[in-house]
Amino acid sequence: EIFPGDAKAWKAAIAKNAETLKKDVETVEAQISHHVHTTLARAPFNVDELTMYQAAALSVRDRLIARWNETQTFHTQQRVKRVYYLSLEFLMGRQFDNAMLNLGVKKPYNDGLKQLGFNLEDVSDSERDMGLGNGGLGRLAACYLDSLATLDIPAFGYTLRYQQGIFRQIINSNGEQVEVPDPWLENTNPWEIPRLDAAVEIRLHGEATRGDNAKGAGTWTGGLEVLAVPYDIPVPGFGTKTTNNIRTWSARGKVSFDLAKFNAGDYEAAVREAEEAETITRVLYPNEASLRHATYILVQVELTHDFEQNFDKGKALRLKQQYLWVAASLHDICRRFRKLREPWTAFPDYNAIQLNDTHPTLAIPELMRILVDEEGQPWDEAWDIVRRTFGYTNHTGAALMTEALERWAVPLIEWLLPRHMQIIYDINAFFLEEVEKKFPNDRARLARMSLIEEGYPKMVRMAHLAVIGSHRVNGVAALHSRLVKQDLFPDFVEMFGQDRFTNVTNGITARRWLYQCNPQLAALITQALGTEEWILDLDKLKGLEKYARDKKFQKEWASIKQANRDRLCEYIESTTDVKVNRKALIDVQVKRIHEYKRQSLNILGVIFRYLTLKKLKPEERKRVVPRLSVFGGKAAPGYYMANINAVSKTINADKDIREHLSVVFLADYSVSLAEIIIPASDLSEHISTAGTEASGTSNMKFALNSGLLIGTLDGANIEIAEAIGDENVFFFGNVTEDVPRLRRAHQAGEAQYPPELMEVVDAIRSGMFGDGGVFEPLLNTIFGGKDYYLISDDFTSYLEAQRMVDVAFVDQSSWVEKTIHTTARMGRFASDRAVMQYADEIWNVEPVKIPDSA
Ligand code: B1H
Repeated sequence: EIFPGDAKAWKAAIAKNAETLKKDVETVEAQISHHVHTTLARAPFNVDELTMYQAAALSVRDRLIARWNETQTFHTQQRVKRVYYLSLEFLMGRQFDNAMLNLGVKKPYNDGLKQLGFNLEDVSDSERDMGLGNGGLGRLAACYLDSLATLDIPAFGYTLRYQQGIFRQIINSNGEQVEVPDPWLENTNPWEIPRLDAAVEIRLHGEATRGDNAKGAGTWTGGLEVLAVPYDIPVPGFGTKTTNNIRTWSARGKVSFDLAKFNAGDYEAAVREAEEAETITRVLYPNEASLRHATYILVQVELTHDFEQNFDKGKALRLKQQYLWVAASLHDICRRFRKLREPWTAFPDYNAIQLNDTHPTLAIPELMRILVDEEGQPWDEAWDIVRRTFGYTNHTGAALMTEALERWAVPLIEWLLPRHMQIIYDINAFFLEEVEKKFPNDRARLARMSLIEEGYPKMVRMAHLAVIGSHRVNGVAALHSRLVKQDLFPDFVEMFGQDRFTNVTNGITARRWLYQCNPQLAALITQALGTEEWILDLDKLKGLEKYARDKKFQKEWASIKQANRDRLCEYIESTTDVKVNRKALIDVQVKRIHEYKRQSLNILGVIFRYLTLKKLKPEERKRVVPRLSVFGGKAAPGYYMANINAVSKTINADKDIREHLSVVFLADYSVSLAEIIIPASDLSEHISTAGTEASGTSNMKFALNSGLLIGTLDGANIEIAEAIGDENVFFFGNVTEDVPRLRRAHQAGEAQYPPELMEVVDAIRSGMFGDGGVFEPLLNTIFGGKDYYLISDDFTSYLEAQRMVDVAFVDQSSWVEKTIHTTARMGRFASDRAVMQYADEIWNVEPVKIPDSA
């Protein structure tokens, strides 16, 4: 180790400072008051919960940074291979509680805050969610980082530091969604560390040359340079010193250096250019559709730079996001690699880069550009390095829908990234040569497999680029991975062989999704198993099986569910005007609102239940299981879903029914709201049309928290049922193989509509739920001659499955037994298992334990 100055003095100072990291209550209090006094410059009489949160969070951050430094230093010294997880989304939620638990300091913080006059839970509630993601894909990335750190695997997450994360959802008086900006950085973010010194210059636009031939070094000059500034967020493992990193990039203009413009007096233009650069990381895109229409309200940007072609501004901005992120991240990775002084052919021995969907696929031509143009590597060697470095995870559901894959217009790429477009063309030319060699005279095949889709304009197929530039392609559940091979990339399977394509079923971290969000259940499990080992080895939950029929254990288990139900009911009553029956079966559907996820099937089922209850006499109603239907989720901006709220308005206002059925839509579903909802659920709905949900991950969270599932044979539902026993899952509906035939029947006008569905439609049309107009778009998707998502085909069996739920719930002892079996058998859905599978089968990386002395 080299210290500037006196090594002895340094070591003494470091040792002294280590005392501030001790875990006793007095040290914790001292550290909190230190941050209140100095960092936040507050006097104790002037301290509120937000200030206490910030001070406590900063003191936890100090502990994280100490470990982060040790980890990074050790990894560098040991020249370890690292995993780089490139994801445009990390849906982290809140950090404070999670960090305390992973560090094992929650108790002293609880006690210390109490002595200082504050309640830990109230203080924690001041934290804003880090909403840098849309849904499952982003939350998966967050779970994987928790597991990577916990398993001591050296890893970085790379993403963008959006100033606005996923929008905040408000429901207006018409029951419609209103999107409001999410100013999550407003109170500053105590979890991030700015690294202003490590900014990277990123070129956009400009001129490119190819050099002497396609395989030679090219050049890229001119255009516009913007800065990518890193902000680091430490990610602690549970019960280990390893603290990994998420590096988030923030775009900045280079205005202060732009002397030419400044001297010419064009101050305004220079400032505008800088603002334009900063726009790149202003907002997280909330969905695909907002790319297509560029109407997203927060994106108000004039693209001034050489902007002659009439591109869609929203799309151009998204491409800029992808490139800035990928280029800055690769620059970082290559800088780290150069310090090793190894030949470039050794690059894959030190770096495994995982592409979370196709969003970072530009990393492939960017690494080619660095290797060939900047490092003088021969093309073929560079291509070999690239392929050995990358892995690609596909998350596309919607069976048979290659249209769902990401494509970028060739003129747009040429305009923004001229050298990359050349490189993509060259990769394509050499690739098609290979295809031609293996399958001579098959022009249709060449057209299907090409990176370029012919048309006006030509489009680059990012998924094809991701497949040919990676050594492994994986889907996210067994069924999905089969469909990826069969429907999405069959030509590539023929070309490269089966082994290039594999499955890694998604997983969730039990630290957040049981230990943190359901502390009472976690404590009961620990007590029953006599150890906390299950937190690190989820298969240990199997040990609960032997208590499944134990009456005393069942009672404790059930009383925890009731406490969690009560907590959710209190939340509902404090945020809506709905009064709920605390004994009701809580039936939940929370996830992004999408046609394929079929919230509509659920709400039509709720209406059917209402109509059925209305027909019963009051004493007959008392024999029916009371229900509370909970919905939550954000829709694409502009997509209306007022019908759920219209139904809930009528049902909740019906005095005769209120005790037996109520319906609530909880606004602004988020990670922290999920932490309240999931532990309270008796039943949750995972009811996508078969073959459309790639995996789903909330299904795993609900089951782990002792909730039963109602679902279709789709995504990970199938494997969950295999693990927990299909007697414990309420399955219904058509299977993937039947979907094309049923869709054809609808198109041919030969489909049958079940009478139960017609009864529901009649009720809607009678005005029972207010103006039937809000239902017309929904009814049109079902009766307009398509019913693409097969609502009518699955409706009867869905109702039947719901009847089975009622029957099962009446026998409480057997219901509770099912829920114990469910939790006990969820071990294989740990993200630890998934990450170990990636480590062994795709990344070829090993755990590295940080020694105590480090
Ligand atoms: C999933 C996405 C996604 N699949 C494009 N695809 C996006 C695609 O902003 N975009 O452009 C954002 C997200 N997200 C989800 O991934 C699947 O639908 C789930 O079934 C799956 O569980 C999850 C994690 O694998």
